[in-house]
Amino acid sequence: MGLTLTEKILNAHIVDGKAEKGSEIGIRIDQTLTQDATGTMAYLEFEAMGIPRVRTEKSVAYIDHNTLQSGFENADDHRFIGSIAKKHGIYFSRPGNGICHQVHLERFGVPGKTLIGSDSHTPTGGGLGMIAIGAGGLDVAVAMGGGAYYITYPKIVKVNLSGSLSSWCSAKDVILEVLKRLSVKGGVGKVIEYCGEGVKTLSVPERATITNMGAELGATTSIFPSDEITKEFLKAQKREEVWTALSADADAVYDEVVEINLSDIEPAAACPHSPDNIKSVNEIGEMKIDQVCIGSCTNSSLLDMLKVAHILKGKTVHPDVSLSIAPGSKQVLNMLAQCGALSDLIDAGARILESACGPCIGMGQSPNSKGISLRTFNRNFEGRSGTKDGQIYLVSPEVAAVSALTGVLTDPRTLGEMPKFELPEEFIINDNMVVTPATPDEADSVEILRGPNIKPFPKTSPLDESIECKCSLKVGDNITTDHIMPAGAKILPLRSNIPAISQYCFTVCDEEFPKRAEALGKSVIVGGVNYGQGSSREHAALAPLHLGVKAVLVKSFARIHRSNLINAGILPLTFANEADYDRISEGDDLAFENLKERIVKGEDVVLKNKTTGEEIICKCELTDGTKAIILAGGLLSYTKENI
Ligand code: MIC
Ligand code: SF4
Repeated sequence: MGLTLTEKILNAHIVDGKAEKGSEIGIRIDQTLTQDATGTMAYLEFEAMGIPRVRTEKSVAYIDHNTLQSGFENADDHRFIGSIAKKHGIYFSRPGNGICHQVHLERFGVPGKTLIGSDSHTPTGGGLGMIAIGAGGLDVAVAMGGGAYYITYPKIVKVNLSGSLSSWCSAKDVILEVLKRLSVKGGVGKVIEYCGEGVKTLSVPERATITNMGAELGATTSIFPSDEITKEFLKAQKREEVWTALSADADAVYDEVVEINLSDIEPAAACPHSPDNIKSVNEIGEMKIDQVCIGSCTNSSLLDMLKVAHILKGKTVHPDVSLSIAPGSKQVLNMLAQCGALSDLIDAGARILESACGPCIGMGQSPNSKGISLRTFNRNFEGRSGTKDGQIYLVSPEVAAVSALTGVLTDPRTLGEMPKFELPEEFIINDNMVVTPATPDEADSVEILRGPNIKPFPKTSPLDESIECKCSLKVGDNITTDHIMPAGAKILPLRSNIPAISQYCFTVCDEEFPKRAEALGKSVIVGGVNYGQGSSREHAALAPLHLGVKAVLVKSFARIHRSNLINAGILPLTFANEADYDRISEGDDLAFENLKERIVKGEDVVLKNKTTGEEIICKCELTDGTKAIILAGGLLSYTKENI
């Protein structure tokens, strides 16, 4: 029986466990990436492990999220990450060099390799034929130290692409179609593998748009084959030597098959407030808009930017619309400047932003009250833009640019022929914003530069024998990490300071939560399905840890957040019977008796609701590895004990 591409790469990297669907495997990690908003914690954790030099083939630290620098905090973090990278053998991509996923695709990704990154959109690398997975900072720290990364051997979904995209239809519309069919929780425990004749019609940046936003499916990752088109892309990047041909065997067996005819794809939008709330642009109609933002790790490649420049050339942005554009990397921005397309964007009235995440994570450009904003980004969770009642629609660069001119949501197909242009055969290669690490001999003399905002990792303790505490918060379904630990210009600068950032934990849902949880000393949070969807930020586990949260009891978890809870030593519990969700209220007194004994024996956990007198059965499905981490009080304590 033949193998899928995912199986081929995973099986070649297994260092622990067996290649059996649903069982836990440890894989060797070839490359890691971090970004600054999760990076400081990841490097503090790496430092705490006491390993002098990274043991990966390539590790890169990017500065792209916190580039607003509205105080000393971010600049201090940048210096800290730069110095620690230099000392420990990590390449350092300086602020201004671009968004981690875009730069990694251009300059570092290698087909067939494994990559984990402390950012949920790391699967962008799947566009190059990598197994690229988003993870918590602590997992990335362990991988940098040469440790395996543990995942459940995934189910593999084949998305069979046929046909080719019609004029004005985009790779973004393809992933929106996949989200429409599978939903934000449809990918949990799965890898989405793209195959079929249609693959040959998509360039690497288009493939990367699709794998990038596969994160919104909750999938472990997404992947495309590595073919002649991949080779061309790498050749343009002067990295042809890293190319290898990779694809699934013709008789590979998949767990599920989804058929998509690219010729049927239409311009679409993800409507507020979820990336799977998909409608066609026609269905929504000519809605008046206030803002358009083009960029982010989903749609900021040279291809995307050139499309936009050709649409805007010689025209003016509608008087009622603010248009901002952030090219994804220095390479993209520089090439736009060199070919004159940047001038077309400026001339049309676009507000050019630096090559960074920017508005995607609420770092500026928040829309006006109730403002309707079209964005080429990947997430439209409520409040993420920085405007609580902002209405964010996720669209393709084509829809965004055309609508910026008309002032209303516009189906670009009404504009006749799409402007034609060719991508250059060679890209501008200048890695002068990537700092090479010190040699092992020089490393001792590199000083680590720490600012006053950088506080140590919160204290964890081994699992208690029994826990008695209150339910400090009860929330509903699809809670995102943007609810648990909001980002944005005000809060993001506190990423290196857990005590300070904790004061914003869950404030989107309940302003009083941090104070209440702290006053209780210890507590449990109760939630619904797909709890913790979205980002990889381990702050969504570290802040509750700091506030004394001992366990989170929900109907189901999103993958990365569940791992982050385990890594922080917080018990992830699910209801054996989902209807029991209704049998706990906020403020109830709860007791987990003989908790440790039950966890050790792998038994269900019994929760006594002392307020109602009822008993609730909770599942805690831990593997041997994750059980050991929970018992030790988190991955850092576990790793220290076991190194
Ligand atoms: C996001 O898009 O939500 C982020 C900001 O990139 C996060 C990481 C973070 O919170 O620092 C992610 O996707 O993991
Ligand atoms: Fe940055 Fe947005 Fe991409 Fe997250 S989703 S990495 S904030 S551009």
